[in-house]
Amino acid sequence: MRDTLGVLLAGGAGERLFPLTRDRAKPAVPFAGQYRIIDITLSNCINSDLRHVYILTQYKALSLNRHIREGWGPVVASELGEFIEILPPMQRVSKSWYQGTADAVFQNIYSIGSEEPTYVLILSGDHIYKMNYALMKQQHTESGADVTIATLPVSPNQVSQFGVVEVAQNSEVTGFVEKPKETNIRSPFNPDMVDVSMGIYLFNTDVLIPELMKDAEDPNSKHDFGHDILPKLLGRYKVHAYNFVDENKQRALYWRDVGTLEAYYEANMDIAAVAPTFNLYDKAWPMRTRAYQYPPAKFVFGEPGRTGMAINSIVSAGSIVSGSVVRNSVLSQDVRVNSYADVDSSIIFSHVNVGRHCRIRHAIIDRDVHIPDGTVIGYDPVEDKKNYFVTPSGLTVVTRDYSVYENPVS
Ligand code: ADQ
Ligand code: ADP
Repeated sequence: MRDTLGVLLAGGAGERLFPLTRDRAKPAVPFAGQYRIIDITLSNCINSDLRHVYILTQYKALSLNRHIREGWGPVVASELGEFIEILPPMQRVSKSWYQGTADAVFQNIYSIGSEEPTYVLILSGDHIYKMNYALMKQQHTESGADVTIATLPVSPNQVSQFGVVEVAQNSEVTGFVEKPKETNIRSPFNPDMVDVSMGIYLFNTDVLIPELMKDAEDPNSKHDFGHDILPKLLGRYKVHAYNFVDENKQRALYWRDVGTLEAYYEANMDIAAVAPTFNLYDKAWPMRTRAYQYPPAKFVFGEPGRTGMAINSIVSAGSIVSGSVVRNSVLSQDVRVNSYADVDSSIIFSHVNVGRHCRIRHAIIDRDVHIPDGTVIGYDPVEDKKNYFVTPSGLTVVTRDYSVYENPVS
């Protein structure tokens, strides 16, 4: 992968993850206890031996910057010219904010060009999946494609969230429509499904650079890969699809866009499940993150006779569950759950203190929240709405200094 430069788009505002993205960029949102969402894609990079990665950020990038610098900088060998680095906004070619995803890449075109990569792999920092990008590149070079789009089959009622890719039997891409309301296009491998873009594109650099420059001049363009760049490639370049499926080419491998609070919640619950499809304990595909120096997690009797325990749960380092029960939940670092508390099917971020006699269910508790003794969360959406953010489906999100007036849903 030495001839390939990874460009990871990590600048989306993540509005649908509000309020978790109120103070942090979406890729910096904690995931599976000790990770951040972006760690999953960066782990894929390292496991694929892709060790030249630029990360393009835009919004609220402070905690993301620190996480990348301290957590991922040391992973690569800078003396060998390797890097996992945030491209600072100062290097942009124009003064405006990034417009679309293509503009974000275009504005860093000199930094990309100066690395002289043969291939550029465009990645997104928002997804939970395990993918060996080297296999995608192998298909790309063997097929002689100029551009390869990673695709996966979804059911036709989901197409409005995705770029729909029309694929021929030989994997050549013959059509691309960004987020159509509906489509008659079906997968050649499974007539009940539609192949959609995963937002992962492998470009020959000598195709990417001129296409971005042309797009930048186009006043009618939204400067977005899905809307503008990809559809215009068809018929002019050889574009192939890399199908992210199991051996029978029928079912998609595990891939989740954690763009909404519900999807984010479910992906965390997947991790805590007894037999998770997305296995963090897979030695062949280790997930990395920034290491914190915390003591091990601890489970103790609190009040005499009250057992502190956690079942079907992930409990991160530095946490103490005392005299209370944690079930089907994901706890980040340095969490305290005190006697008589009951935490069920919830995600608790770092430094949270759950007071005695609290009952918390089907909720996300953001970092640093101290929950007073006896608080009940997640049992009555009407009651919860008075104090917390509640999604239309009834998932309660508790953050520090939350004000109901900020709630963009209600
Ligand atoms: P979306 O995910 O809706 O669709 P978008 O919101 O453009 O596309 O985000 C793509 C990635 O770029 C995200 O990681 C986001 O954080 C980042 N990003 C967005 N705007 C950015 C900006 N201005 N600067 C830097 N980074 C930015 C895309 C494709 C679809 C495809 C889905 C798969 O357009 O065709 O099906 O991804 O999820
Ligand atoms: P509870 O409200 O459940 O009684 P406590 O805060 O009294 O919880 O803690 C109960 C037990 O948990 C303590 O006796 C101790 O063993 C452990 N514990 C609590 N806090 C810490 C800490 N900061 N460091 C180490 N152990 C702790």
